[in-house]
Amino acid sequence: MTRAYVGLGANLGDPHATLANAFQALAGLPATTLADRSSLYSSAPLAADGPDFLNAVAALDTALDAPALLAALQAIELAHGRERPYRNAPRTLDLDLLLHGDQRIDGAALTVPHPRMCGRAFVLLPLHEIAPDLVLPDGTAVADLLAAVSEQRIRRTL
Ligand code: A4P
Ligand code: MG
Repeated sequence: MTRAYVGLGANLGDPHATLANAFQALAGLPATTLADRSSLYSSAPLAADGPDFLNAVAALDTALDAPALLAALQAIELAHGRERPYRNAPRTLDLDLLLHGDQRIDGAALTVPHPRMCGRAFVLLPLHEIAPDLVLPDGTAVADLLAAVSEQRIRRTL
């Protein structure tokens, strides 16, 4: 089993209901256990349009390899009516594979660790909540990345 982390984001429709359903869908993935889930965070759109996002992070213990897990995440996105009119468009549900164990993958269809996670409070805060001692494959501690994103507007919600 490999510990993987998934970032969840939604800013269209009913984000609370969407993330609740998404956590259920993650818990139901084959060969996978939902090991932990962060609180929900409300965050200002970063390089994106539309209303504030609701964000969270899930920890999975999975026997799926990274490409198989990404495909499963995309199937969950599709089931939630995700459309992709343009990059960073408002979305009903965005699931990003943040980390898959210590793996480093650098491809167009899949890059792990997620290439933009290090500069994003809406990823780092919920990730740090459930994995305070986590160290990225390049040796960077998540805790040390938090200081650099302290200006981004984000708050923990119910
Ligand atoms: N892809 C490659 N690596 C990965 C990975 N590790 N996880 C590819 C997921 N997907 C990965 O993603 C585009 C392509 O990236 C996929 O086909 C996949 O093969 P997408 O979800 O189709 O498109 P997108 O969401 O427009 O782009 P992306 O890259 O997911 O955007 P980001 O970087 O995730 O940013 N602000 C706040 N406050 N909260 C947010 O949640 N989210 C974004 C989306 C921007 N601003 C935000 C938030
Ligand atoms: Mg995405």
